[in-house]
Amino acid sequence: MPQTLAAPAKSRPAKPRNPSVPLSKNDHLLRWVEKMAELTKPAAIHWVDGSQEENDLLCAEMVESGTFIKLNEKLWPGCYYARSDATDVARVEDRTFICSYSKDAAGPTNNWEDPFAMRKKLRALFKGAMRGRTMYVLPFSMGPVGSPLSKIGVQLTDSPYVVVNMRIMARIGTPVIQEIDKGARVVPCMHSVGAPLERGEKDVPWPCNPEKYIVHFPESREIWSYGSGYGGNALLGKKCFALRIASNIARDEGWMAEHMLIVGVEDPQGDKTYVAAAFPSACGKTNFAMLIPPKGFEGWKVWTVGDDIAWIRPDENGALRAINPESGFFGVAPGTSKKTNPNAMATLAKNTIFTNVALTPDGGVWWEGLTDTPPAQCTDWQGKKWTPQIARETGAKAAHPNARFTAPASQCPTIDPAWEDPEGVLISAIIFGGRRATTMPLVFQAFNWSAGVYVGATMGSEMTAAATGTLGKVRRDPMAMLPFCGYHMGDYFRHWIKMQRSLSVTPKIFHVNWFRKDADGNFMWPGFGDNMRVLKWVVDRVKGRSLGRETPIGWMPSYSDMEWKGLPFSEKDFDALQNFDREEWRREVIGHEELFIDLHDHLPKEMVYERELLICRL
Ligand code: TSX
Ligand code: MN
Repeated sequence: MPQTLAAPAKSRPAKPRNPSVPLSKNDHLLRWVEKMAELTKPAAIHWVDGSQEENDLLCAEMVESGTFIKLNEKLWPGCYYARSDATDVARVEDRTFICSYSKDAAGPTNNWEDPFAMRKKLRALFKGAMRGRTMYVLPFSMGPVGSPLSKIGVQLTDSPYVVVNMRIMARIGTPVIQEIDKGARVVPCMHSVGAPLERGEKDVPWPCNPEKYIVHFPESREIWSYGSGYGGNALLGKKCFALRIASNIARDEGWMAEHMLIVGVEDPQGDKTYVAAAFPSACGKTNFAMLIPPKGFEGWKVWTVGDDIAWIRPDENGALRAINPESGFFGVAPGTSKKTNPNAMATLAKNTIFTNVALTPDGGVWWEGLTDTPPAQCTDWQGKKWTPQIARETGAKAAHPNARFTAPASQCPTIDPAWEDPEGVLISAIIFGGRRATTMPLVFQAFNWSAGVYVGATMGSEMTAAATGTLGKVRRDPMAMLPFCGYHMGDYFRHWIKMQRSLSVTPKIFHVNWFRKDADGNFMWPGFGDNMRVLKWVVDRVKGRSLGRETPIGWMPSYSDMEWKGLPFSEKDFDALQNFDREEWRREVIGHEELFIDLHDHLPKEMVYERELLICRL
């Protein structure tokens, strides 16, 4: 047979998709996109399908425009580097608003503005805000696509940096569009960096606007973010949706949107217990989520489900099930190393976006704490030359203290096999923690659910900022939700109390403190992997394997209740670490009252009674 007849049809390169063609058939969505384009006047519209090709193209365009630097492919495969504007480096809490119909619903711990006045302001700000830029239509799912615990949003943004970060942090693109076209409810998320480009104007690597607004409309479940391209201000699925808007949805629907990590603790018999934990910032939450058991814990394993957010819901058996709504880690880079968190280091070794760390001459990255000896020279997060000597002389940091890595959760060596289970994982214990030099023992268990809610409501961290002159003062951060609760904190406590009614098995609640110091100012507990010893006691309590000792503040382990294999730690040192000091606790409850006064008209009476009981026991 002649060769020409048998030959298969020559494969032509696939015609590239025209991204301006809408991917959805949903009328609501199409009309909203049209209306927002009418308002913001972008030069083009790009429907994000989430594909690898699209991502590669966006990254290449950002390398071209100077937003991204491609890192050395041999050292950091698939990794990119970005430097933000020096004025756009963190969440802006004073520019974050909860615009509920009534000011009272937002409570005293949130900024509030009248929603009608705010809408007017936003319309003016967004008018023409995307001129000269592309408006990306970014569909995303918080939680595995199609899970009954997941929620969907669509972010309109003029930042390609946001698109490629969101591709790591959430499930995005075509599979999400399919859910929308099946009729799933969408939370509209409007985002602009607020830096329109006039004809012929040259772009800057990090466009943003000094005027910033991070706005939530809890009743209509909408988010509007203006002026910032950084982190929680701009990746709207994270703090804005998964915490502030979701906390409102969760209260209405009878579940919980919490600022918590989730880990699975596996014992040598292969039995797994899932634990959720809330810590204020700077307590090493990501480190704890990726903990490696120490010497003496052979056969034990800690699995990572999430490091930041947990959506927790009672199932049909009255047990709590949790998902991690995110699919990546947006972690603080400084302090992260092979020593403090080898699992994080393995996770960020490839396909990671680094923002505001330092750039090394070989096309790699560096940050304070990565290695004991800094590189002889690098380019700092502001693009300036940095050397150890310059640092010694001026105190300049190579990386910004809030520099971040955006890394896929799937790359974490300890990622839990069930981390994407649409039904979630069964939560048996909840841990609250804080950074406290005094007063708080290493660990105690609350007597019951309402006492546990009290422990979470009154938790906090000691200030480390010597500059503000508030060193040593406890900053209360209820359930680590102070900046993230989208409604009145008092109503939030009430919701926590009420949750017990839909549960037939309540998780046990604990408080931990890795940061207690002795009279000489030394940490009394080694922390890090040795926190496994605390986790084991938590699991033992959940399983009824450990008795515990009753104290005025809750149940505590005795020295013999803890596993000490592999760690020389004396009974005397443990007793000091667990010491309950009546005088310190007197001051502590007075601190609780200070928080409660601000919330008094919405505070559930259980909080008042729990405080009274605590005072009686003291
Ligand atoms: O992340 C931390 N964890 C949790 C780890 C699972 N950090 C880092 C600081 C928070 C950003 C900790 N720092 C922890 C901790 O448990 N504990 C401490 C305090 C500490 C620091 C150093 C030592 C001991 C305790 N010891 C030596 O460096 C030898
Ligand atoms: Mn967080």
